[in-house]
Amino acid sequence: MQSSSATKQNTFAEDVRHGLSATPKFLSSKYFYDDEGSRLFQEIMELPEYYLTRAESEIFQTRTKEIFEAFGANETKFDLIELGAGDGTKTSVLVNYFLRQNAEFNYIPIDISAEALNVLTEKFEKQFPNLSIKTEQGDYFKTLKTLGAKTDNRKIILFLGSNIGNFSQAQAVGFFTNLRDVMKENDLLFIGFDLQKNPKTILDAYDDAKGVTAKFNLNLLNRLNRELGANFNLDDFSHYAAYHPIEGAARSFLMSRREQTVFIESLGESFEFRAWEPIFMEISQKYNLAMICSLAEDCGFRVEANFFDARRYFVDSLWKVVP
Ligand code: AVJ
Repeated sequence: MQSSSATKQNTFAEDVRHGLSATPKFLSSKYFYDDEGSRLFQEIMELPEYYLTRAESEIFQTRTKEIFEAFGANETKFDLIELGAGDGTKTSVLVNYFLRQNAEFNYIPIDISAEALNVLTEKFEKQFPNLSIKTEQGDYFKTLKTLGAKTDNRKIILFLGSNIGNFSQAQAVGFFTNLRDVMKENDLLFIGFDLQKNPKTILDAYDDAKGVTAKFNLNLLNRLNRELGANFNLDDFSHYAAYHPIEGAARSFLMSRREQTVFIESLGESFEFRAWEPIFMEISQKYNLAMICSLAEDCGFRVEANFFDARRYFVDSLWKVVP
């Protein structure tokens, strides 16, 4: 355990060195989620501008029976595996319905955060005393491989909440191709995609009036200050969000408001910023149905069904392995 957290720390510092030495500068959005970052993301999900979570919840609440049937959840015993489970609010709607239909399944949330898994387990054990829940802490692919070796159960893998949006399209192909390699013929993949819509609606979701998204972004600089001994002055950076309607990508940046030098103690290195130089922080890729179809095909899947909210803001897409 000691050595794995030491490795993690080195990777974090090395990733920061790499990103801040690059042109243009970048930091990886996967580092947003320390305790404060996770709390801020919860706050984002409640914002009036942040439609994603409510749209996907609507799908889970209004299409529960159809999802159950499309999963073939009453046919054979299966493992319901959730990648990056978070607080499991949406999944609990499915779990509740599946249990009431006497479906036979194990719920297996996978997350890199042990803390997130503890909170989730406690909540689900209270809410569903009859649920078989087995958490797996660690990297998605390593964990999936060992799971595949452990049981012959059919796997239904959930990757919800537009988490895929944080990958570029090329990275998404790599991700799903790897996933395809650990899946068998009757396994299913259920993915939440945020859809292309009025660009103003999208932009507002990443540039909220209360400035919570700005805080969420700036928190990563704070994390660098705390964990790597950096001396970022948060007042010298501001959040900037942009949506590119041809690429369908929302991106966020932290802009250096002046020429400045930042020192990072654990790297023993200084980084220069020009006035108004951007640090690229996050991509939130938006999809259309044609993109989803070709992504599935490129990765060895076929789209079996799509479930939308009433406004068609969001889709949960069910993919079947192509043998
Ligand atoms: C957790 C990746 C789905 O991109 O919409 C929210 C993260 N960033 N506001 C997203 C996020 C800024 C979120 N995902």
